[in-house]
Amino acid sequence: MKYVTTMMAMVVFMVGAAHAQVITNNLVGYWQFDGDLTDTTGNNHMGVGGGTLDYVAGQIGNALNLDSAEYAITAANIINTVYGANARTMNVWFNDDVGGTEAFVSYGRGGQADLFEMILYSPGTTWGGHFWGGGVYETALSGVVPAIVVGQWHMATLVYDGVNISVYSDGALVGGYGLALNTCGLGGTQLYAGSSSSTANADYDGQLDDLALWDRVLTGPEIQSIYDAGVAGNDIYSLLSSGAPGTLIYGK
Ligand SMILES: [Ca+2]
Ligand SMILES: [Ca+2]
Ligand SMILES: [Ca+2]
Repeated sequence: MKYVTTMMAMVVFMVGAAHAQVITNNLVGYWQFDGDLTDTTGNNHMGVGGGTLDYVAGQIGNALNLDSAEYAITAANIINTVYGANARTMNVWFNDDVGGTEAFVSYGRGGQADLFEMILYSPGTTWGGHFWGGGVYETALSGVVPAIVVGQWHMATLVYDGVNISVYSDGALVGGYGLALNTCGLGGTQLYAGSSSSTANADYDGQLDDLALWDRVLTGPEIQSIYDAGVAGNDIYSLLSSGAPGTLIYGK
């Protein structure tokens, strides 16, 4: 009986493992800001877009320290798997210096459903996804995030599955709703860190850390794992051997 139980447990484990995602699967860009703008996946090179960038102690190693005139931008358009209505997950840690209406990560253009950005809403105590164009595209996500604190580190996550936006704040799902995105595929598709790709007067001042973009949906447990690792000062790669959801389970 013990043998049978053990075998059944192994089968359950193996079936579960076969369907599990490794946290780095479909990771298309990961900027850790540990003193430079390197994308540690090897893709999507980023450079200085404005000002003179500097680095300070962050949530995970160092962080990018920005004033309103400073931002970083990818040298080339980000890959085309995160265009249109394709699935994606954007995740970043931020620590806002002074509250205001400020886009902190952004790509796309200023057409309805064409923009994909994270924006702080004045006076900086909440943030939301911002997709331009009024109505649901502009405002509906601004009220779902519980109050955040200016001057403290928070983790922001937007997940799009092709039909619905899900919003996570500090690792927890806080809201979401249906949205027909059509993020542009030509022009304006460079990724901005610390500014908007299209929204005027929405430059971010504060710190950014550990910006990551996947062309897949991350699960709630995966996002919670990223948050828990980050709270301990550990990056996404640390999850590859931790046993947490998204862990590299065997062999790959
Ligand atoms: Ca860092
Ligand atoms: Ca800025
Ligand atoms: Ca600010």
